[in-house]
This record gives sequence, C-alpha cells and structure tokens, in this order.
Amino acid sequence: MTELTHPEFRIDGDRLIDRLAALAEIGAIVDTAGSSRLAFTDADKEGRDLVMTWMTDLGLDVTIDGIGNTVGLWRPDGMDETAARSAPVMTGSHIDTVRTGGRYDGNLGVLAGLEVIESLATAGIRPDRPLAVAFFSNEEGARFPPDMMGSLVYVGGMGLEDAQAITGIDGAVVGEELDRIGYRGSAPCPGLVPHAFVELHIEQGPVLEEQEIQIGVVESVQGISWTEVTIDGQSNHAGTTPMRLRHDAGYAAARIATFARQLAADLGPPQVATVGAIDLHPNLVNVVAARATLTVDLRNTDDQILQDAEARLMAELDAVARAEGVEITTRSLARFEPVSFDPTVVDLVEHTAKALGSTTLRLPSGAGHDAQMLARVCPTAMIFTPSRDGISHNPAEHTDRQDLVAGANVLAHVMMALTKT
Ligand code: HGY
Ligand code: MN
Ligand code: MN
Repeated sequence: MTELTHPEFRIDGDRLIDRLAALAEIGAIVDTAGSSRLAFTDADKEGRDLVMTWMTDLGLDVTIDGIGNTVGLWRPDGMDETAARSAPVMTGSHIDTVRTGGRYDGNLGVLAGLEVIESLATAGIRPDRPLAVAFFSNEEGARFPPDMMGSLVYVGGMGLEDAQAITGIDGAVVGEELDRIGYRGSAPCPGLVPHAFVELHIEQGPVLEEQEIQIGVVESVQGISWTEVTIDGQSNHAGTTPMRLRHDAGYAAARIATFARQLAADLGPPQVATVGAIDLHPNLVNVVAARATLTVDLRNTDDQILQDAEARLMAELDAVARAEGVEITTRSLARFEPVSFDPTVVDLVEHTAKALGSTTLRLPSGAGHDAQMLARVCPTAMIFTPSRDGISHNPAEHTDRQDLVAGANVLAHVMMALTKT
C-alpha cells in the first residue's frame, strides 16, 4: 500500500465547489447547471480571465503560449535553487466547453489543480518540485477541429502556425480569434516538459456509477477518428421530380447516418459511431437537398478495428455516391491512435486512491483528453470521478460533491508523490 507523505492533508472542498459554480456562471445555459463556452469565444475569454485571476492571486507564475495554453507555475518560497529549476509535476485540463456543456467536463481538472496548490501553500507543505496547473486551449475541438488542439500544439504534435490557421465551423480563424480575445501569448510552443502529468476528469460515461466505484484509474484513451463528409447532389422540386431522377444529398446523408449506427452494431463494443452534425442546403421543405455536410465520429480502443471501421465507412460512401448519383468528398478533422498511460503512474493513482479509502476500478477512457497528448512527452495518467447516469456534453452533467472532493484529494496526493520520483 502506498505510504502517503502527508496522510492528513486534504484540499478545501468548499472552495473547489464554489469555484466550479463561479466558473459555471460564465456562459451559463439558462435554467440548467451547464455552460456554453466554445473555444476562443467571448465566453471562453471570460472564463480564462477568471481562472487567470485565481492563478495570479495565488502568486503563480502564469505564462500563455501562442495557442492560448495557460500555465500557472508554483515555486514555493524557500525552495532551493536546484529544486526550483527542476521540471514541475503538472496537472490541468480545459475550460472550453461544447455548446451544451456541463460544469465539470474539463473545469474540474483545472480547478482541482488550482485547489491542490492553494491548499498545499496554506498548509505550509513545500513539495520537492515545483507544481504547475494548466488549462489547454480548445480541448473540445467542437468549433475548431481537431480536439485537444492546444495540448497537441503544447507537446509539439501540431505546428503552432498550422493550428492558428485553422478555420472553424462558423468561418472564424483560430489566430484571429486568439488576437480578438487577447490570448495569443508569447510563451514558446512546444511548452515546458513536465516531470510528470496527471489529469482529474469526470468519466462522462456510466461505468463507475453502475459499479458503484468512486475513483476511476484510467489506463488508456481510445482511438478517435473524425471525418467531415460533403455530399453534392442536385437541388430540385420536391413535387415535380420523379424519385428515379433525384440526386438527393439529404437522403444520402441519412443513409450514411444509418450506416454509422449499423457499423457500430456490426463491430460490437467498444466500437462507437456518431453523426453529430448534419447541415443541408438549401434546407427547405420543398427542395430536394443540393448539398449535405455531416461529421462522422468513430472510436475504438483497438486501432486495427478502428481502421477497419474507417475502411467500411469509405466503402459505404462510394456505394451511396454511385447509388444516388451524388459526389462525395471527405476531410479528416482528427485522427488519434489509442494511448496507454504510464503503468507506474497508473499504479500510483490506484494505490493512492485506495490509501485514501476510495473504491477503484481500472478502465479506458471513452473520451479524448489533454492527458493523451502530455503522455507523448512525460509519464502521465488520469483520475476519473463518476458521472450521474453517465451523462456528459449535456448541461445536466453531474457528479456528487463527495466524489469531486475525493478526486481532488487523490490528485493532491498523487502529485505530491510524483514530486518524490
Ligand atoms: O471528443 C472528446 O472526446 C472530447 O470531449 N474532446
Ligand atoms: Mn473534457
Ligand atoms: Mn468534452
């Protein structure tokens, strides 16, 4: 069993819950507990400003890089020069949300990280290494693909200029939006390589709650494949055009959405498939659709099967194009292979959670996370807390207070232990 260096240490749960509530007020979705803060919007800026204030009030050394990743570094007073110069143990996540976001997705990881540092400082506990808490830009990728954009740039997986040039679903450009909200910083990309990274996040699925487990010990993140599909047909009159003469982009899109669902059924769990966005043009009741644009999100823990799913999708697109006489083109929006976390850090999460009295379960992550990018450069793992009814990317997202606090305490003790490695 892991020896906790400061067994009695706990974070301030009330302050954590209060800050989650305060951040949720920004971009609040009326009559819900959720928020809408799409990346680089005014609401995202407001959320950034608030968390920046908490970081600077805490005396952290805050840096912002060229994609807006924001890192608060804590070098406690009295730390000797060598320790102060050593690579920090880092935590963090994201504070951007999907359009119908909950208050915990990403926000918990950032605010729990801030809470860990504040509570340690208040307790006069000085770790052997600096600690850092980050919020990475545009983790969701919902407005500007790919997801995990900020952390991908942070670890050197995407060029800064390439990311800044990306155009979003609304025609905005990342670099221009960064300038507009004042978050195109000057800190270097790739960023400071941490000694280790650990991220606290809600599970966003039903597994922990169904098995009545408090802490998820995340071993891996499944592979992600996002494809934008554009279908060019022929607009025509809904009343006068015989079915045999139609080239209906709307019908073709519906066939692809139905195929995606069947594909997941054919391959079986953990394969998932989602057509989350469909846009028809001219989108009118009495016009056969000339054009359809849709997205297909495919995921699997096994990259071979994910590649098979992608190949089957492409074959179906060809078949639909021939059958309906439409032209179909595709664009990859994101493609990340499955990632396995560092077994030593995963073990540490499990032992620490047990030492703090939590029940634990090892599991893969169905969602993408910034940690999967940090895993490219340093020993990394994740901690999950349960999601009520497995709901997320929905304002009704909820995690019980005691689980939020338990997760933050596990984070604190794992970070302290990592400073000794
Ligand atoms: O898409 C995802 O898995 C994450 O929410 N960005
Ligand atoms: Mn998230
Ligand atoms: Mn999310």
